Amino acid sequence: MKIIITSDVHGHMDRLEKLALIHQDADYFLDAGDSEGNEFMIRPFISVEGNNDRFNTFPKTRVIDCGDVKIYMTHSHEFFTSQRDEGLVKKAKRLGCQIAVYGHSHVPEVKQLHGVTLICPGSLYYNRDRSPIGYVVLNIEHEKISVQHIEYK
Ligand SMILES: [Mn+2]
Repeated sequence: MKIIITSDVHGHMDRLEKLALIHQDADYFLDAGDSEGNEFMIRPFISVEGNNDRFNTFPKTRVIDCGDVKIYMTHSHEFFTSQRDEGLVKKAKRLGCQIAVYGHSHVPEVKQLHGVTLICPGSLYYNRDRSPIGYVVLNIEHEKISVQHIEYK
């Protein structure tokens, strides 16, 4: 299963469109919030509500069922930054998820914490650590997962 993950697009819908074209073989297109669009503008991506999503068409969290693996998605602005990772792990476990996808930080990251894989694709607008903007390609084969950060060009 191939899953494309973006976050913090902040109005650059053309970039989502381009990713959907490049990765037509993907099974899911997930956006972790702050697209500043609505569900129609970002299709085929599905999103969660970020702190800048005024249109309010998105749920605060989603659980994506990928068979052997479940993904918990949230923008994560509801967590204090210092407690974010622990909070994501706790919520992911409560929801039976092995992966937590989040945004808001504008810093690409992937890490393991207490058996949960935390994934932030960074922003498709700008990254606060000055790394190039990009997205994640997540591959899931049964319980094996691989995460690639890819620069958007
Ligand atoms: Mn945000």
